[in-house]
Amino acid sequence: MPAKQVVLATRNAHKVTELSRILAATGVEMSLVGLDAYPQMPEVAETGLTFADNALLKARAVAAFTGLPAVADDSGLCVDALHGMPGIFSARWSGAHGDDKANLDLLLAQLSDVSERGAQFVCVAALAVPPLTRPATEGASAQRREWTVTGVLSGSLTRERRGTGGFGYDPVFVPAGASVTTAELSPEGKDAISHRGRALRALAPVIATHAR
Ligand code: ITT
Repeated sequence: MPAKQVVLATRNAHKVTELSRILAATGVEMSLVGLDAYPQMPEVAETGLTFADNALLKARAVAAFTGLPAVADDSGLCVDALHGMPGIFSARWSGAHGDDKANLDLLLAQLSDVSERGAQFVCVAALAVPPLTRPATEGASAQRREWTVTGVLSGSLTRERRGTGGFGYDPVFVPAGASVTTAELSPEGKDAISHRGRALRALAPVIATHAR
């Protein structure tokens, strides 16, 4: 049987790399398709107020557009001293969406006088399966088509950038119990403990069962 086709519902190239690597390592047979294959796919507005809302918005829109099961991730850094912010606004904290350098510069400046350095990386991974194309039986139409799983990595924030791996806030995030930042870990080392790794490994069996 051909591998199940699953679309990765993200425009963030770093996330595509991590999601593909993590899902490949689970051993679940699936053929991953990027959004590059769908240049006409409109941008999905992240209007939700929670990671789960936004992950579902992205997965649902991409599944509806492509007709394929879609996996999305909404993720971010929740800083204790900022009452959980940037949170869902992590990608656009400085105003420009996806400007990792400006976002991190702003965060470090905001926390320059703050000694409380606790923070968590959070990822909600969502799977949305499109409706059956053939006429659904009564039972099938009532079947569940959306799932979410949350992964968390707790740690603390440094005052200076360290390391060149990863992306986003990785150069200032030290996982609890570690002495290096997630930007200093190997890709596999980060995947093994990361919020994204935890969420995707938990979602993989659900994808295996429900993608077709
Ligand atoms: P898509 O919506 O297209 O998936 P995005 O970059 O907008 O791409 P999010 O809204 O989920 O994705 O924002 C994620 C942001 O959170 C990301 O830009 C980083 O600033 C931060 N972030 C998430 N995971 C991270 C990680 O593993 N390492 C460092 N920063 C991370």
